[in-house]
Amino acid sequence: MRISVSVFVIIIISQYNACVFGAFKEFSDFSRVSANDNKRPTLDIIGEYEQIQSLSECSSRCFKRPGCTTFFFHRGSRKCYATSSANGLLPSEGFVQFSIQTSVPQRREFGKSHYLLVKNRLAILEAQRYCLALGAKLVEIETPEESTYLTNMAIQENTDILLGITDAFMEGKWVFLSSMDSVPLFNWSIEDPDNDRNQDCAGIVNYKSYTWDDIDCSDKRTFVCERLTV
Ligand SMILES: [Ca+2]
Ligand SMILES: [Ca+2]
Ligand SMILES: [Ca+2]
Repeated sequence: MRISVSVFVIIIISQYNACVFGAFKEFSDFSRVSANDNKRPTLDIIGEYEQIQSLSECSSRCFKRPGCTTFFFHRGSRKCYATSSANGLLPSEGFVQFSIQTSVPQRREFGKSHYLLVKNRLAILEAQRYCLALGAKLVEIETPEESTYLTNMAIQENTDILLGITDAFMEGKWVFLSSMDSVPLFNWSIEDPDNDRNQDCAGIVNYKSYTWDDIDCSDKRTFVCERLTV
């Protein structure tokens, strides 16, 4: 896991510095329309893309196109359609459809950031990709106020929150995923970080009274995307 996290962080930094922030006026989210599995669009196609590596890359194409409300992705052939409707669908094995919600009630504002609690459980790399596709990043806690805010969110929602930090580069030296800057504050549980079997990622966890636990980077957790408002 150590190597893949390191490679990923470098990719993330380069993408992040290209600054996707501000590209979208509202947080958008997307959800699968499983009723339309194995169908592809023939009408209202805004963009048709080849060699798309991931679902988040396909979603990102749609988010960037005005009028795009839904997208269809075929993982095997790496084909992606961005469309303004789900009309005129034809059977086509392997495609899955996702629809975009542009007003997301879970979006919250605190300090200089918007936060979106995503209840899908993903491992850190997928979670960061998901947030980047929304013009955001996996949440990074910089102040005691933000720490309290996120802890309270986890308590209210009775959920874990994966954090955008890692010590995969140097054991015990925790850095933010988007910038590699040192993490200024922690709220570890009394027995953590214990690096149990090389744990290099972290989250606010309900099983330790909403303190932080260092966890395996392949552990799937709910997470929060953060986007600066200024
Ligand atoms: Ca933050
Ligand atoms: Ca560690
Ligand atoms: Ca631990």
